[in-house]
Amino acid sequence: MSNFCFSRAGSGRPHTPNPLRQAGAAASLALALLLAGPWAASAHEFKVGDLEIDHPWSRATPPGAKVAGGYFTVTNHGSAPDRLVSISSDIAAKAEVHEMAVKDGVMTMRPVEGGLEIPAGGKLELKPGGYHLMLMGLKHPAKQGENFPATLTFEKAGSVTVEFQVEGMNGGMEMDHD
Ligand SMILES: [Cu+2]
Repeated sequence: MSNFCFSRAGSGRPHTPNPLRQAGAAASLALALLLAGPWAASAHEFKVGDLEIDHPWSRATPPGAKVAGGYFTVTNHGSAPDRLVSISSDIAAKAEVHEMAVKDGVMTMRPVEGGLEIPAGGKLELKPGGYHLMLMGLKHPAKQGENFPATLTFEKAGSVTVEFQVEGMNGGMEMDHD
């Protein structure tokens, strides 16, 4: 492996750090932090049992919209897997966990049956384009800069109420539902 890298790099000093490369990495980290600014400043987390729920967020919805997505990361610090089994929020008549799938070249989404596993020592990510929380039958629009509460229920850890932060309308991708 190191021989391969050595000959590929064509350098006589394969173990010497490349200062240019490090500067580049530092610059892109700085850029990432800059772009993530508002999030980084308002990062928030919640805990229940061995689980940590990081930065629940949602996207602002146009007037009259009936659905909104919800996103967050769950980290399982325990030694046994857990499952996200249900969600409820006063903002919506119904909340489901959805998964995205490509069928016949078309991106569709559908409810996840039986809950989503958070592996022991692992992470579950809900994000645009992947698993997400679907708030259906919105009772009022989600407004940028506001928060709304939702209760997440896990099979082992139990229930926890978290605050979703409503971000701008244009983050991530927009999806239609069946
Ligand atoms: Cu959905």
